[in-house]
Amino acid sequence: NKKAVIFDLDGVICSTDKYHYIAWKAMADSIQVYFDENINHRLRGVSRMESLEIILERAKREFTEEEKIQLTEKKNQIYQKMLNQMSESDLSGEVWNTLKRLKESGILLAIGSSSKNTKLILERLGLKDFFDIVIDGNDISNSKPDPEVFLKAADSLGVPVEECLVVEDANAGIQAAYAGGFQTVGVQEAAGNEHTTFPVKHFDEIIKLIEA
Ligand code: G16
Ligand code: MG
Repeated sequence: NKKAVIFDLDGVICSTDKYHYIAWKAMADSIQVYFDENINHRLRGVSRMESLEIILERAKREFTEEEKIQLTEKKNQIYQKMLNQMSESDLSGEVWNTLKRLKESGILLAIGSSSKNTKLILERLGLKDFFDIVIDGNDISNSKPDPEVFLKAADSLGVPVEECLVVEDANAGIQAAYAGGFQTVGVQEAAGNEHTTFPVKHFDEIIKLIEA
């Protein structure tokens, strides 16, 4: 009885999370702040500025607001260089087949992402005009775990929350969807979250859930 699926972007539709890590690592190295994969986990789904604040917990000195803006810009430049190398071949067959199948079944499809690079990423993957609605970091004032991004997507689709399914890889995203009253599909680390409605191993299990 679901009419729409709202997908997270990084870590769900594509594996840009590894580029985020490389870019943040380069930024952290440039100011001699320790950063590793474990700290990187805490950045999943949260906004760019909040990510920087988490990284700077390890810094030996304070940074001014202006410096912080410069640091996020530096990180974003490195990140965008990698995004610009992406192409349609970076979209996995499993993701593409699932998206196509859902669309053919008449399910409305949306993106709900914290990323301000969403449009660029969708363009690189050849998905520019594929989704019915795209709500991203440019459209919201509160990032995940706040439910704003998903509530906005449901509202723009014109579908009640109960008839939407949210697909997430990050704990912050599951918290956001749960706070908004959405049922969720959790992949990767989100499969282990206590608030995840349907933990899955493989992305294409979404088809069975929708068609059930
Ligand atoms: C993504 C990532 C986060 C990232 C955020 C902002 O969210 O998971 O790690 O910090 O976007 O990205 P940007 O710097 O590109 O604006 P999501 O919601 O797509 O997983
Ligand atoms: Mg994500």
